[in-house]
Amino acid sequence: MKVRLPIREVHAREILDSRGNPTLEAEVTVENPVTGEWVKKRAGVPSGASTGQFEAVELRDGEVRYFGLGVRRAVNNVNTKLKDALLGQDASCQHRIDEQILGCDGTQNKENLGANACLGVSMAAARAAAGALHLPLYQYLGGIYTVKLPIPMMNILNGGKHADNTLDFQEFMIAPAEAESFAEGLRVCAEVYHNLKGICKEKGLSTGVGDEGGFSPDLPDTESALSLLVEAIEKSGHEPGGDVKIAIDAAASELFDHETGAYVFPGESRMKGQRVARTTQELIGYYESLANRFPLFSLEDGLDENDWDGWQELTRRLGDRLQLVGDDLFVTNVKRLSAGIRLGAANAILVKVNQIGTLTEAFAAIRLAQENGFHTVISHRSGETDDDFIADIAVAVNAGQIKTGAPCRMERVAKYNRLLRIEEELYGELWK
Ligand code: 2PG
Ligand code: MG
Repeated sequence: MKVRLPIREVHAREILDSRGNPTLEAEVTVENPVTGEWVKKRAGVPSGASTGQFEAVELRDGEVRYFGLGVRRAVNNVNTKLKDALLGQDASCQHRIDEQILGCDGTQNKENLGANACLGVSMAAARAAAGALHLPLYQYLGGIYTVKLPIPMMNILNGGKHADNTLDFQEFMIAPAEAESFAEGLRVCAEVYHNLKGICKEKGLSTGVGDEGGFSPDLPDTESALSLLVEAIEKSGHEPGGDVKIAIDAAASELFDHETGAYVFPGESRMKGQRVARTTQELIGYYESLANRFPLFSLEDGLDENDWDGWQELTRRLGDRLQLVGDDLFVTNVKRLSAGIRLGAANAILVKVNQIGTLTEAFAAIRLAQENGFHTVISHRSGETDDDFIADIAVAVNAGQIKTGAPCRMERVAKYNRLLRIEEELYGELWK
């Protein structure tokens, strides 16, 4: 017999994210009529800085308070319209919950209710349903196929919009490709992170951290950043490109200058005392030369979100050597991902649930990617909460990879710690 889990209460409030900006937290209460229990669970909505042009709309109040960033309108939409639509609905039927949310919003990009309002409720409903059924969230979302822990792609040097330094590319990450468990991989990354701190100190570089917990020193160029990572990996007793690989998120949409059609590197320009800009062709060549000189395995948002031709060429030239991840390019949207698959643009997708606004839509994008041989990377946002929901998603869908920042700043570490607990639940006896 299928147990219906009627939703008994829906509520949202404004809280702060890891950057001190408001975000939305939603609570959903469901009843399990078999056990008689009422279970209330909450979910926090993250927020990006390098936001893609095609993301669903994050509704902000635009008033004086919080410099326009308040989310009281989105909160109000949850506490009135979404609540009215969802009371009494069966929380164990996620796709119908999300259909109700979509119907209530009625727009393509969720500009009516706000993707923040939609996602908070979508996630809280899933978590409440899992709780009422006494299942761990990953198992509720993924069933018996939840077997694989993701490899962390850990961002230990921050640049771009996530830091006030001269690094133009946004993220420099390490991935413990051959670790025999998640816990081991996490240890390896954390040790490299601490060695990187020591190296920065020795060189007189700043050890202050950026939005995602990675160090954010002023460096002359991308090569210097990659050299630092190589040094830190070696100092930790690992082999760069062997058991520890390197990934970049260039976040190139942020560098693209629409007037000149070139990619401008403001930090490198400042450090070199002359304007540094690269055309699409030059940038692809630059990536090629970086991949020749450094142990790169993954490149995210190497080109602008509108440059489909460039992405096709990038994929032709580097697709068999590198994982090419579309973040701003795909925005967790099946329509854009379908275009990428059809055109041969990229070979992997970054999945951020708030780019699209409901769990059902995010899972559809993941499924489409997996069916077409695209790799999947489940990702945090640069503005995060203490919510560890994405850790459960990564396991539920056997994503293979998760990107959730440095092993520093609790909103990042919360996701890693959740994965440690999941690994213990799934495989505990193996590591005793
Ligand atoms: C990205 C993300 C997360 P933001 O570009 O991949 O690292 O950044 O949340 O600022 O879009
Ligand atoms: Mg990105």
